[in-house]
Amino acid sequence: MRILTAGESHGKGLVAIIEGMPAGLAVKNDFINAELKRRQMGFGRGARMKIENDKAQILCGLKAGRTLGSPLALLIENKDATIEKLHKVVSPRPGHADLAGLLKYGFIDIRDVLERASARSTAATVACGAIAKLFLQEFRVRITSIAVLIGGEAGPEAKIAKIREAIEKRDTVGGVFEVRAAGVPAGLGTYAQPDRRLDGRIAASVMAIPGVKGVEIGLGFGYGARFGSEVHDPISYKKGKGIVRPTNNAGGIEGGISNGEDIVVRGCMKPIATLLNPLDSIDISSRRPAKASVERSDVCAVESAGVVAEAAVAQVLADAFLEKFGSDSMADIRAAFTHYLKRIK
Ligand code: EPS
Repeated sequence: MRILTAGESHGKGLVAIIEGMPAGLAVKNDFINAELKRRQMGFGRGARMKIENDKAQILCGLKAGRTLGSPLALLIENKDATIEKLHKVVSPRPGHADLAGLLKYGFIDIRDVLERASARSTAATVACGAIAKLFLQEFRVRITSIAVLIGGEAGPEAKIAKIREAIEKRDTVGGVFEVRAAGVPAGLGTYAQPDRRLDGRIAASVMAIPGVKGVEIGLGFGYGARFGSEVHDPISYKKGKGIVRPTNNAGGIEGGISNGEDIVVRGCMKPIATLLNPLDSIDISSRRPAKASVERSDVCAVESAGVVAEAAVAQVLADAFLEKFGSDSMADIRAAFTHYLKRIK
């Protein structure tokens, strides 16, 4: 499966092409739109979320609500499509793509960078992920997420208080989200080649979400502080239940292959780079000191990043699933899946 997206934050809209979805999958638009809505929610989101009411239109690849096996194309229109009228941006925000993008592409207006670098692009990721989720749901794979830490706080009230504190201080706050994929069969991905390892593919997809600076699977960095006997998940067999593991420190992946346990991935999102009390920067044309530019933005988007990460993980799992069980027709994939489950029972 291959996915390409395009679209600027304040352009006409976001588009995506998904190539490689099998024929015969029922695609429910309501589900895609509900996922888009989830991405827009969460305490600490900015004013743009009140303007947009993201909805995906599927333009190609469907007939009577089912995939044809041909590429799917989708469009999410922007309500705020003011790109041609927006002001020039001259002072790069530390932590944003502004400076590096400007140097790379030779622009004189930072807007030419931020329009595509904007996390608005994640709406397209979520729409594509929703289609991947619909595919995975056919095989009882369910993917969820939670914001586990906000600004270092774990309790529900403390997390909200941290975001409130950031709002009051005209600051931003990041955190850690966790994605869990339940019902993933053992055997997706392989150790046979580095770029085919499931953990590497999942980590890359989560790290590629705007703002993410760290990714761990299962116990992750916690492995570095313990003995082997304390961390590896013992294996036993129970009649009727099959292979049983009392713990899941591996986060559902061993040797780059799913092992049948839940896949657990955590991502750390840095605080959003746009600060209402801006940091020191420079005016890019005069090179003189100037405060960083202030654009409309979020105070905290960790919960939304979790929804985006669900979509990213869904895309990787669907791709690995299609590799293992075939990729042309849902009926063939179902038959291969049933046969495989019988073999590994
Ligand atoms: C976002 C859309 C953007 C930002 C935000 C997330 O829209 P606008 O710039 O019009 O307010 O609100 O993007 C960023 C924080 C960023 O740094 O890119 C969205 O749709 O999620």
